[in-house]
Amino acid sequence: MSRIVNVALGQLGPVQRSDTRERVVARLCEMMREAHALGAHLIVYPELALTTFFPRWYLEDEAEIDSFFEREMPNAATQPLFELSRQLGVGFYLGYAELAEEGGTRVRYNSSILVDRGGRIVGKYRKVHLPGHAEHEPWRRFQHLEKRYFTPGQRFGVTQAFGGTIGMAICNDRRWAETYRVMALQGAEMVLIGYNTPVHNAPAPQHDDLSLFHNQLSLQAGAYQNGCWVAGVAKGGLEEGVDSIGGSLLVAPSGEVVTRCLSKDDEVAIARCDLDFCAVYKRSTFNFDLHRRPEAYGLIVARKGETLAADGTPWRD
Ligand code: CDV
Repeated sequence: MSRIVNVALGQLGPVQRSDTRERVVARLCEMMREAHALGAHLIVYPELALTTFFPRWYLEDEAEIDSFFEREMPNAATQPLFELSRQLGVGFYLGYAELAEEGGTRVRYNSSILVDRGGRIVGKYRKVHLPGHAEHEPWRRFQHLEKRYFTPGQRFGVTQAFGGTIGMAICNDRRWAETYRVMALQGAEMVLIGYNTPVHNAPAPQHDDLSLFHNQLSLQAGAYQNGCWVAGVAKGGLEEGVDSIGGSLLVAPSGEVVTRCLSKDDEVAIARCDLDFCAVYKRSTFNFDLHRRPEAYGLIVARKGETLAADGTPWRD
């Protein structure tokens, strides 16, 4: 089986509150057609791609909050994307707000799915690192209430798809070294990440001018230090008065940027990714089995899911 995956970044421009899901899906389909014409096997879309980034608002009405969530996937609004995927043979990665039913309880997640070239869902991920706050903070120019609206996901896994081992992450996850490492320990060769990142960082406005730099730094470091490809895809531009970064990037296991989006609008950029290019990094500088020293790292995920205490003995609570 070929180990070449032609990956398209499917960056979205702003989605306003008045935009219907049908309208957004039409934009996603348009980008999928363009990606297909460019030879893509997989197109990566942003976090919470189907609606505006609603955690910027403090909402109390449960029905209003639910209106931003999907109860099933695919559903009537997203069906055309799945059909086009099957028709064109282009898989996709899509972020959305998920309303799940667990033992009679409703649970809200910030989720994403991986869909293969036959239009079948082959992987699902629920965001682990939820940034922001849970209560209304009126001093902010806009809210970031992910801790209010979502329950955190519990694990990073990998999926066998597109001829390789694929990891999934969402937005704030990309800033954490553990995200990539936990998946690389499971063999990840490519990590897909969608994001919504406002330029303005309310708790640390002195970082505003560095927002694109920090994005690129995180994606490049994650790729290089784990010998894997990393695709980071934005929903950018001026959305309901909030300016978000674009800067979608595809990074090689060498840490080099192989393609990027230049606008803050709907934009497709594509690159040919050879999954076998990971091996030279995973066999040399980042040969985990040979060079990692989990016994010196203390209480962290050590190797292959094993957790060790600082002295190297198996951890016990
Ligand atoms: N959607 C996000 O997770 N955004 C965060 C913001 C709050 C900084 C991010 O890490 O990009």
